[in-house]
Amino acid sequence: MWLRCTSRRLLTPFNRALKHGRLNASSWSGKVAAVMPEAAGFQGVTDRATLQEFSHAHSDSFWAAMANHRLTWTSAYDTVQDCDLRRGKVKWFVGGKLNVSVNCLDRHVLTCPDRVALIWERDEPGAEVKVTYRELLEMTCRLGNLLRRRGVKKGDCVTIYISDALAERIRDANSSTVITVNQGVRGGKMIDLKKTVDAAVDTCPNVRQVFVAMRTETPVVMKDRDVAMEEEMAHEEAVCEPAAMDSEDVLFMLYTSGSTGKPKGLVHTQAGYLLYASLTHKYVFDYHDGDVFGCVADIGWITGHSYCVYGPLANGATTVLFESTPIYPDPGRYWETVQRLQINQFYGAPTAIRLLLKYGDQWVHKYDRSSLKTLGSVGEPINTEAWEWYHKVVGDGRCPIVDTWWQTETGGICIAPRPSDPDAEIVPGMAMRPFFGIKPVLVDNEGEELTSKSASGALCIAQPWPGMARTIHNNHQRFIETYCQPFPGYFFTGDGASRTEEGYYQITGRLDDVINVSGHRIGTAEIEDNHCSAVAESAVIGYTHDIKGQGVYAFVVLKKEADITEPELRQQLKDSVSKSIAKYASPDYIQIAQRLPKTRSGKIMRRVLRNVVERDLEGLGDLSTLDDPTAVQEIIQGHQATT
Ligand code: 6R9
Repeated sequence: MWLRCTSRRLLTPFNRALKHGRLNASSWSGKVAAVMPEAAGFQGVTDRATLQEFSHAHSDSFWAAMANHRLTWTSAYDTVQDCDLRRGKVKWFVGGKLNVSVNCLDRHVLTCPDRVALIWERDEPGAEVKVTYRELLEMTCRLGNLLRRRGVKKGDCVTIYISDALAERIRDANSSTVITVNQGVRGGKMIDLKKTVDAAVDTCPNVRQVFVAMRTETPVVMKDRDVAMEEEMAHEEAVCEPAAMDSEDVLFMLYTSGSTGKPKGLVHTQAGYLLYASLTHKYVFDYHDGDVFGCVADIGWITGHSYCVYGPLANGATTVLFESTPIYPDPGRYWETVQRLQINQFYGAPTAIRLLLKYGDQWVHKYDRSSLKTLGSVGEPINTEAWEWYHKVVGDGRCPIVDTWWQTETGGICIAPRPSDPDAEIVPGMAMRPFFGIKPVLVDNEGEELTSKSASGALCIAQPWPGMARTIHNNHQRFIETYCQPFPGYFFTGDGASRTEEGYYQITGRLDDVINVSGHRIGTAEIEDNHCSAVAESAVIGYTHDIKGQGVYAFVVLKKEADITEPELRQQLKDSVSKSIAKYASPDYIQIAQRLPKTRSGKIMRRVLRNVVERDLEGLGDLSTLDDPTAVQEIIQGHQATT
């Protein structure tokens, strides 16, 4: 994770006046005001459909109202937006100034200083640490003061270290300060992060200092450039004047999960990102004041940024930072945490749900989950079996499942089942409806927009929105080529989707995951959905085939209790695919694997599987976002045995 250093503190009188105005809601009335108070003044808006239309037709008025209601400004903006998708130009709330930490902390300290802001759910169960808004503000001030005293200025880039390939990212971002911990702790294991930082920083002459926080008691060798972070923070004042940041100053950079190609440093800015994270957090999850919001994503993933940190804190929520794994110390960990912390909204990834499903219902039943109101899913399509289990077993059939589609590039959720309408229909396994201000379009190979109601094609977004990434750090040309040029005038997501008669969207997966067998185009997800009951998980890729152009190669992971011979399994899978799609889609090879190579956010790295099958091990490329690199060795060995 990369954080642009900002400095902070204390509301100015101007902020207080704005804040006061924001809370004066007595004139809001009627149905729309009840559903979305920010929209109360919109002419002709009577329900969700007209609100969605309004957000497209009067985009500037819509986003201005949202920004005025939800953000606390140091000085007002003069232009709502200055965007041109054709040229990759995206600017929101131009001329405005604000401070993100004032929005996330100070303003809540005024109204509810003793509310718990975050619960650090440590790796060890039952050892959680609760930090109130007042305490979090004080810690933030001390760190802000320490950074300032150590010469970090507005505009400097600070690296917060969580994942590998650190040196490359430090250099790309040109950071002079790194923040890390002596050791990381996950699933009962200690990881020597400081050692990795030392090795990386030795090759980065720009780094002047490394702040080291002590997560464990294990001492580490401190070099001249190292700073004992907690000790130094204790000497700092707990008050720090907030800096006024321009709306379009950089907030953070985040390198994408790297499921394809070289990681891109996507840049998010202050006002638009914060507004979008706050608005989606409120309406997608039906968050209410006082709820405990449990997003169990890795904090270094965009999901952790938007829905562990910025969205919930902007809304004054109690947010959970989950340090552990779904199966530590046992597969009941999530639900034990839900019971102990009384979590109201739980947000996780399908990969974890599928993993837990394999261990059986008893781990869920053991714990009281009555606090749960909404269950969220993110990161990849959630298959029907996992969706049903999440709904029936985890949520006892009473909690809506919100399958949320979005990307690092979009900053926040773009398609989700029920923005602002807690009673709307949900179809299992579908992301369903665009969020307000999001105008999805489906486009065919020739770049023509598909205007019929039911259609399927490349998923693009037709209008800019405040949460979208502004550029790729140091490479705006790549930003334009990747997102703006494929379908001029639209933001191209790289995903495929289909739309039903009712206007509901279903994501079909990355477009580069399409295989062309003898001229038939098939999405890998379509083939993967043909699980036989013995299969826990599968990944399908295309490989070069002399006759067919591409052939189908399937990797499958069996359920723990699977009782089937390999020939039987192969036959069953081939039959099932032939029946549900066509004979040509049936896999040529089926490799049984112990596990699949995945990113830390749970995405299968098909690129790695393709390289193995194409025998191009030289070209394996960047594996830094891989959760467990040993999975690749297993796959290579299994491939030799299969072919
Ligand atoms: C938030 C996040 C983005 C890619 C995206 C898509 C896939 C995410 C999904 C989903 C189907 C969902 N994806 N959510 N596919 N249904 N609910 O995951 O960001 O790591 O940048 O990945 O993930 O393919 O394009 P990021």
